[in-house]
Amino acid sequence: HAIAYDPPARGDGLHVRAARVLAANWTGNATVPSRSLYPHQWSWDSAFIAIGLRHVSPLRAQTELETLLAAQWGDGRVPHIVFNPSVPLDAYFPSPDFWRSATAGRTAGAPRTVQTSGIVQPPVHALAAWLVHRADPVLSRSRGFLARVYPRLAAWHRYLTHRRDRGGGGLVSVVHPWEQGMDNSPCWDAPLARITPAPDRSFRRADLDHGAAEDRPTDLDYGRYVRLAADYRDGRYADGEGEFAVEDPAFNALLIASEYALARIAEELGAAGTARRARAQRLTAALVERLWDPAAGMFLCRDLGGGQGLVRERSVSGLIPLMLPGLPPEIAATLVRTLRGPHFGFGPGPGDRTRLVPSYDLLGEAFDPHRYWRGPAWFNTAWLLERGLRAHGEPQSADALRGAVLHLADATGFAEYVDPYTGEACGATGFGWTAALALDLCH
Ligand code: 9YW
Repeated sequence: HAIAYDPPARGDGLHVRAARVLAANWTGNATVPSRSLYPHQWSWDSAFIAIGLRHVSPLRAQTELETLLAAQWGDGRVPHIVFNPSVPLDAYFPSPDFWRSATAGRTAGAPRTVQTSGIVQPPVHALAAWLVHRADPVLSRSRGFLARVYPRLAAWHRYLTHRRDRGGGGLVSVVHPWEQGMDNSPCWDAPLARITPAPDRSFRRADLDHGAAEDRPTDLDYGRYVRLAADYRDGRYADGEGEFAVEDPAFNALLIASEYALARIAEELGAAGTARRARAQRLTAALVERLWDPAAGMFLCRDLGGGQGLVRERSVSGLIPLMLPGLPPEIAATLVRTLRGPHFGFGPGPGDRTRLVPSYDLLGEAFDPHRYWRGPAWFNTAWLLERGLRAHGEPQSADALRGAVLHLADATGFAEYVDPYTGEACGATGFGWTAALALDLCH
């Protein structure tokens, strides 16, 4: 029957198109999120990209993480951007001459050979390293991949748990909206309102050269981002002082998931994972204790800056702890109901109103279906929720989300984000983590 065999048209498949985006964004030792908007290496992007890349080239996936971790600071922080020296300074703002890592970051142990930013992004890296290892354990062992990255990942988590517990309750705080990764989320509006913006004339945005102004954060937002980052830099990136400090559910959930991954990595290397599992459980208890809001049916951010307490805004960040297997079952069930309910509207079922999970409350006052993290749907948060739904016995919802990611990623040319109602492409196309995570969900 050899002749009747009809091989699948791989050349025409999503798999091939996604792999092509990752190839086009590859610089030789890392992958850029977007050739136009973001021409350097971003921390959590690289972790998500490695998770997809492992299906195309486990070696490139390992290299992606190794390149990022090579830029780690002496105090353990993994910078949110590693700058590509061959990209012109004015291609992205803030550029290396703003962050001045080599000088302002010297006491905190910034590397001498590469230029980086001085803030961090969500710790998805240990989870990514574990998944990358699993894709090709033979290659991984032969290169000593886990043995090399483990001490760096451990130091990274130590930095977060030891230097960033600003609230004293066991959770990690972000000290800049960019650290949490959802730059202009309405959750930051109240804590940011206290910050005096840097004058407009003191900096020049580069994002508006490539992105539509109505899709991007406002100039006032940018003035405050710049002020916070400049103050941190001028304090030599020492932790403990800054005016902005927020405990965020997604950032902490990703740390917990990565701590479980570190336990498995430790065991693979012949050490014990028990202490790490216990830490992950303690962090989970702290997350529930400090950020769970039964009335909202989800997790909220806690503003530490002005003694304001929980921020009454519903962001997709507050659903992401669903990815944690150790979550109390009634909390997981409530999160699933909230995801399907009027605030997020993601089906299947009668409440189904969105094509992909929005980044922010459909009924919230600040909701805008096109403005960045104030409503549009993103593929990385969908990927995290897909895992959560599967982990908590919701295979039908997980399948619906997986189907939506695959369809919309391909139909939009791997857009950075989409209108949650129409699925229309927003931001850049050929976006790294969109391609990578769609690729991952093909497997
Ligand atoms: C910026 C690269 C980064 C992401 C962030 C996203 C955006 C950078 O792009 O921030 O200049 O606005 O908000 O999560 O890592 O893709």
